[in-house]
Formats: sequence, C-alpha cells, structure tokens
Amino acid sequence: MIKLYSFGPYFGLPDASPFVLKAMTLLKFAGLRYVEDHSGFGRAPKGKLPYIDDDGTIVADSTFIRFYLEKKYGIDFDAGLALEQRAAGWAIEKMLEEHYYWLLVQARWIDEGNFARGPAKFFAGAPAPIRPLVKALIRKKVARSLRAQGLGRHSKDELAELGRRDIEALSVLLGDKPYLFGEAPSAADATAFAMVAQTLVGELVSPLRDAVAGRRNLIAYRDRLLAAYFPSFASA
Ligand SMILES: N[C@@H](CCC(=O)N[C@@H](CS)C(=O)NCC(=O)O)C(=O)O
Repeated sequence: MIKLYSFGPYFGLPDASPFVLKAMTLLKFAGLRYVEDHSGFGRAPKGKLPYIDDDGTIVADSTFIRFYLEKKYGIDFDAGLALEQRAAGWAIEKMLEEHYYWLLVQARWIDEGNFARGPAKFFAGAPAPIRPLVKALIRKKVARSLRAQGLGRHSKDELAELGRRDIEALSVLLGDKPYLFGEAPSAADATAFAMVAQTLVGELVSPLRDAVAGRRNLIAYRDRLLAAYFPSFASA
C-alpha cells in the first residue's frame, strides 16, 4: 500500500498544501489506494511534502510521484490527449506550480490577517513557550524564499495583477469543459484543482481569491472535483 506523507486536513480541504492535494488527486485519478502519514516532514528527502513510500520505494516531489506512478503502475495520466494538449497541460501545470503557487504563498504567509487565520494555526502543536519564536523563524524563511524566487520583490498591486493574469488564463483555458482537456481528467487537472481549491478557502482574503471567486467555471470545477474525488470534503 502506498503511504503518502502529508500535512493533514486544513481549511476544509484534505490537506493544507496544494502539492500534497495534487498528489492525492493524482492517486485518486489513478484509482490507487493510499494511506496518509502526517509525521514524515522531519524525514522528507527534499525537505518538503509530499513524498511517498511504496513498499520501501521512496519518491519525493509531486511531479516525480506522478512519473513514478506512471512507470510503476502503467498509468498515463494524459491518456487520450494529443501531443499539443500534453504540452499545453505541462505548461499550465508549471505556470501554476512555479508562478501562481508563490503568489499563494505570499498571500498566505506574508499578509498579517491571512497568516493569523491560516498558517499560524500550523504551529498549534509546537510547545507553547517556543511557539512564537518558531512561527517567526519559519515565516522569515518563507519571506526569504519569496525574495529569492523573485515574486517577493513586487508590490501588492503588481502581485495582484500577476495573479489575475494566471487565473484568467486558467479560466479561459478551462472554458465550459468539465476538465481542462474535455470530459476526462488529465495530469494538469490535479494541479489546477489543488491550486483553485486552496485559493478559495474562506480563511484567505486576497485579490487571488477574488479573482478565482469571480470565475464561475473555476468554482464549479473545484466543486465538481471535490464531489468526485473527495466527497467527504464537498459541501452539501
Ligand atoms: N516541487 C515540490 C513542491 C513541494 C512544496 O513546496 N511543499 C511545501 C508545502 S506546499 C513544503 O513542504 N514546504 C516546506 C518547506 O519549504 O520547508 C512538489 O511538487 O512536491
């Protein structure tokens, strides 16, 4: 049985992390059963979640988990897609993971209100006397990563504009289809669903959330995938 190292449910979603939610969604698309382990962060081979342990084979990073599942279980997440659609799927996925994700990190971790309503709660398990210190240190680390990545250097208005562009692109590309490339899910849907769902959480007050909430097709997409793959998290 595959063991998925995850953070655990937060914000009414199966996991606090878009990348863990992406990996869960890929496993669901593949029809593979898995168990979760919330205690693996300290042993994460790349210092990040998710990673999996499949009967002793450890695979870290959601994209390498995808490649591993494809190879080991003979799955093609993009089955039925033309070459051009596969390429577009990869481009959408990486826009969301390498660009949009960082806008989400900025909104969640740097904005005071969002931090208090969101990530600050991740530290509830830390011993009370050192909790404020741990919180401040990790937040500083996140701010440093954002600056190194580059998006941490932009103004709020500039960040909002970049986010609106990403959301507009995703919404236009999805259109009225159930999934990005038609009637069936493909790899990029796992990422798109995860990013959209994480943006729509009620704890986030941000131009990103406004941009997604203003796109009816993205809300319906989130609802559709939650109902299909994570019914216990879908609203009635
Ligand atoms: N490229 C990685 C990104 C994973 C990632 O950024 N995970 C974040 C949570 S969303 C994490 O574990 N961060 C902890 C840290 O950076 O210390 C993937 O696709 O799995």
